[in-house]
Amino acid sequence: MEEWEQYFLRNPAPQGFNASCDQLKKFCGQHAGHHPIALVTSGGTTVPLERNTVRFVDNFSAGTRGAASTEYFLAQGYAVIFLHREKSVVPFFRHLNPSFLLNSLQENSEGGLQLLPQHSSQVYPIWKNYQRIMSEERLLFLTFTSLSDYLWLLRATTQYLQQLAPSSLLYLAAAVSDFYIPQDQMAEHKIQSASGPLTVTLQLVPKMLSPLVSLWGPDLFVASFKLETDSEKLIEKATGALKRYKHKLVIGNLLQTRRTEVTLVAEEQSHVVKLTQLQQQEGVEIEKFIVEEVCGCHKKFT
Ligand code: 9Z3
Repeated sequence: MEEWEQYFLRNPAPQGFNASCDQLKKFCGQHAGHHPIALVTSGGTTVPLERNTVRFVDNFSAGTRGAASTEYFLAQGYAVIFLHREKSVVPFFRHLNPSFLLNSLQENSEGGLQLLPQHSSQVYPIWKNYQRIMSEERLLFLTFTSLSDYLWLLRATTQYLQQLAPSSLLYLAAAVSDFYIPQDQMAEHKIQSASGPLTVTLQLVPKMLSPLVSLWGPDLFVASFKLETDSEKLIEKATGALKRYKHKLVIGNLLQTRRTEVTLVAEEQSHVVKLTQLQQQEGVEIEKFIVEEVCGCHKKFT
């Protein structure tokens, strides 16, 4: 048996998995043939240390890339499955922080609430766009917390897309842990400090891009992200991933410069997307350009 198969045997499906599958099936069936469909994964996966989880290993990702990219895919006419870490950054909502919203409200003469006129112009376009997308049912929110939740939902989404809308796009921006503790090696209850210092051994997570590309979604257009912190390694690792998994695109980024520069690595060519100083000052988001490029490649492919 392959390592990835053992992983799914040893780690149970997340709570609510069947309900998520029903939503996925409906969403894919509804949009197939009407809108191009993109799966956007976003935010970091946790790795629990206990089955009744009090503590877990986490990573830095807030989900900004995935949330921003989702808005740009929607603007390009896509229906988007937004598979994201619970409580991470969410499209549309990311523009409105709760304290701004509370400070923007006032009571009207009927005792209801309304936005202060000076804030309306800021909130209105976001609200309008969000309402339109939701009325067209073009955005499906699915959440994960742990690595195992994420992998179960990733496999299910890929398989439904392959079955119902095989020309769809996968845009894998989630920051996925490479290490984990298998269920059968995990403490059941909260680890006690009375037992002394804690030594944890993490196992390697099987490389899931391999079955994803070759078995779960062989006809899908797959774009994955590669994250490094050492600029010397980035292109070599991104090119290596493309050769190894044989998917369509690897988007390489460095932790330190990820908001302003990425490199798109495809089989025939690689290409840097970089924001100018002026674009940075004007608050232009690099995801706008990444998504335009990815959509261009996806269109050529379909
Ligand atoms: C990325 O590289 C994303 O661009 C970021 C976005 C996580 C850097 P933020 O959430 O950051 O906007 O702050 N995602 C992929 C990371 C990853 O886990 N890649 C794996 C790897 O590098 C391959 S699938 O080995």
